[in-house]
Amino acid sequence: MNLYNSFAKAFAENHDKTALRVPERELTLTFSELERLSAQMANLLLEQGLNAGDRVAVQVEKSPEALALYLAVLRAGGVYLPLNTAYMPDELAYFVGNAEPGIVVATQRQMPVFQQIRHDTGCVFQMLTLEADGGGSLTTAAQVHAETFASVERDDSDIAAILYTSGTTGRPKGAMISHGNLSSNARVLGEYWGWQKDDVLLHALPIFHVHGLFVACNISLSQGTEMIYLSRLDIDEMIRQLPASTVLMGVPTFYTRLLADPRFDSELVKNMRLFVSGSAPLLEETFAEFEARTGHQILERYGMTETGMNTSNPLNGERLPGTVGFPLPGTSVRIVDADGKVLAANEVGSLQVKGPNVFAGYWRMPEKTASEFSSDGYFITGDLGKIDDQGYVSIVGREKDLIISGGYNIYPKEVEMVLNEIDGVLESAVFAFKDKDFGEGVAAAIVTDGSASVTDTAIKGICKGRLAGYKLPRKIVMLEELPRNTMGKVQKNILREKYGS
Ligand code: MLC
Ligand code: AMP
Repeated sequence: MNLYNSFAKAFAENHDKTALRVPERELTLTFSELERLSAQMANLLLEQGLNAGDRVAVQVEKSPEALALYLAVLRAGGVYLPLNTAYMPDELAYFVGNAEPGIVVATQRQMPVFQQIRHDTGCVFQMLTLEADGGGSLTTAAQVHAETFASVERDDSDIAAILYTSGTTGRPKGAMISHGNLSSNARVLGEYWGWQKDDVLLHALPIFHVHGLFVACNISLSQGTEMIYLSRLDIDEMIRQLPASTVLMGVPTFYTRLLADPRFDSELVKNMRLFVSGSAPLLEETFAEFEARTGHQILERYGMTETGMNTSNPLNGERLPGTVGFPLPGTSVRIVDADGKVLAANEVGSLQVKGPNVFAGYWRMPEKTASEFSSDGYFITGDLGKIDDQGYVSIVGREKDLIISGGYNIYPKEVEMVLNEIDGVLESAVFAFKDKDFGEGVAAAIVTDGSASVTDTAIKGICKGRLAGYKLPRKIVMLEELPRNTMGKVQKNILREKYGS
């Protein structure tokens, strides 16, 4: 069924309860207000010509209205396509050209960019604006519409969202995520993490990726519980709000930044029930320092855009640092060797998953989809893992060439393509360096033709206009040649060893 209907049930039971508290705007929204706002927006989307299955691309700041828009797209039977606000025009042009949305919602500032994209790609779409303060043509036009809306019927297998994830070829792929993927994952996680009626989730993640939207919001919405909704990670605001919260979800940078603040102590979090970490590896030292400071063990879980959440440490059993816990109920995880043979406990191999959480495939890329599934239907995650005798899964590395910085994924190939186009750059190799704040940072080894104009600053300047800020190389090393093995393949492990700390 339509994912929204599983939220609607909880909304009906919690009508006058606060759904969102937004301290920055001194605003609260009840579940019935959220329902009415999203109904008005859904009516507007239909008026704008949206048909079931049409994509609605959204590049907006985090706001309650942005969440209502997500609900409106679900209700109207559209496909929600959230876009990171950091994406640059070239990146956006690719997503829009590939997804061909019927409607684009963005800030007024971005309108010229989308107008240009409409012109360049020939893609026909309506445009609406939404600002950080909730203003814009979307909310103004929605106001005149009816406050009720009967959700468009959708099956579990119908696509609810497309999220772009880059790939090792450098070209992003749109992961098609179904209503059934999202509703099953939200239900399982709510149960697994012992969600309670009076839980209050402190929400400081962005809502254009899986963690902030499909894990944090979907659980709270389907359980009818309150979110304290911050526009971004602001440690001062978090410290103000923690005493009123019971659950926090974050990437490891959230926890290292909190620990760096002397005000963060056990007294401040005495009302807290659960701290969840994911999207990137949590260092065992962070887990230990957090427990020593607060008495709480961070619960680490593991997921992906394509699969939602796969594994989690237990709520009540032992939370083993350095592991991502057990496969979630209904999800099967296995470790296989290069021939696809399932490996014994503690052996390291390729991690594969199967279950109702696993996506429907990549948008308009059937061959790519087929190549990322095993013959018996397991999704090949590209992560290297092992499972111990007790069933705890650990992620020990990656088969895919990927950097995770502060929970954002950067595929080196995408950055290398931009670097290699710069005049005077002969070749480049992008790799991770260790970063205290973000876990990993983006480094680039560059071979030039010797021109004096190809400086560190010039390269960074060119990349800045073409790549989202978090993808920019922050460390550049100029080399005479790249280290290669006998097959001619660049040895990034050598680059990481020499320049990665
Ligand atoms: C921001 N910057 C980053 C960065 N975030 N650089 C590298 N890595 C990052 N993650 C850069 C900006 O470009 C900018 O550069 C400068 O830092 C300040 O930007 P900011 O926006 O003020 O930064 P800040 O608010 O401190 O953000 C850091 C952060 C944020 C860690 C809070 O990145 C964040 O919210 N990360 C969470 C990402 C997330 O939700 N991941 C889940 C994906 S889903 P300059 O040069 O302009 O100063 C997924 C599946 C799963 O992976 O399992 O969950
Ligand atoms: P994304 O494609 O943005 O959804 O990122 C998914 C990737 O993030 C996974 O394939 C893992 O490599 C990584 N990841 C997510 N959670 C964890 C975790 N708890 N520990 C280690 N890696 C993680």
